[in-house]
Amino acid sequence: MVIGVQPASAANPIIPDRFVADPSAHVFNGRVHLYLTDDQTNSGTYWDSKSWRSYSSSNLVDWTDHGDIFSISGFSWASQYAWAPGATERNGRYYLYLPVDRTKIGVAVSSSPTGPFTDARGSALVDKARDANTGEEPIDPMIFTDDDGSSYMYFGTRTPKVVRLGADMVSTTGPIMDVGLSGATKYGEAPHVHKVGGTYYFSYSTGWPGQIHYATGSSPAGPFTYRGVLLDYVNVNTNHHSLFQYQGQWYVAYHKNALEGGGNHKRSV
Ligand code: FUB
Repeated sequence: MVIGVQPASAANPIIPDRFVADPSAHVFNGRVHLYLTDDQTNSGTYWDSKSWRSYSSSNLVDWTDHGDIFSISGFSWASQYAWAPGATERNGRYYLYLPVDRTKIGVAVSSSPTGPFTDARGSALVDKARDANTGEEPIDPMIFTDDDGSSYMYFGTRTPKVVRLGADMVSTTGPIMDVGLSGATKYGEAPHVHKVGGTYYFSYSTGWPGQIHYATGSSPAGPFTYRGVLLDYVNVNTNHHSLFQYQGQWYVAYHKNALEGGGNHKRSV
């Protein structure tokens, strides 16, 4: 199945006045919230911005800019590379999962989906120097919560990783595991999990450049079997998507080069 991306009545890109990328889309309190990498403030030659942005909308046409929602300076233990964020809500608290330094994932928490967010732990949730089996780069965190309340964090490049989160959402439970993936596909980065009925859908970018492929399984930790292409190559060397359901319709948010002056490091959602 290939989702045809239709502009409907919204502008595409939906943020026409700022380079942003790596959408993590969530419906909180009846609004769609996007958490994003800020390509506007990077050097133009690398993804070296230092803060994350967010926008929200109730109609997918008009977007409210919530500005910088968190900066690397809020993590005393991190210094650079504010890459693709993940987000979730539990018990009225909102959590951002933020990859930094290409080696760590931190968590920031707030009582509002638009912040202010603060470091939830004072240390990294995942740290390549500390933890076993983080893989080459523990980046691109994505949180999925199953119907039984168990939450999982997916992340990683080249080999997809999964770890269970504690009920507090700011600790891990058990080891970091490889996500089993079989069939004619290659995992690159940008993991995403959603569930329809009893089926778990694992989707991901195949690399650089990458298509978004999807695979299905009967358990949140996999294994998953390749099923097909969800989103084709885009005109930049990274592909990163997020699926969400809003008012009865499924959508995919993604990035590409769509504004004047854009490119591999200046992307649009
Ligand atoms: O934005 C920096 C990196 O580019 C992300 O972490 C990857 O998913 C890719 O989109």
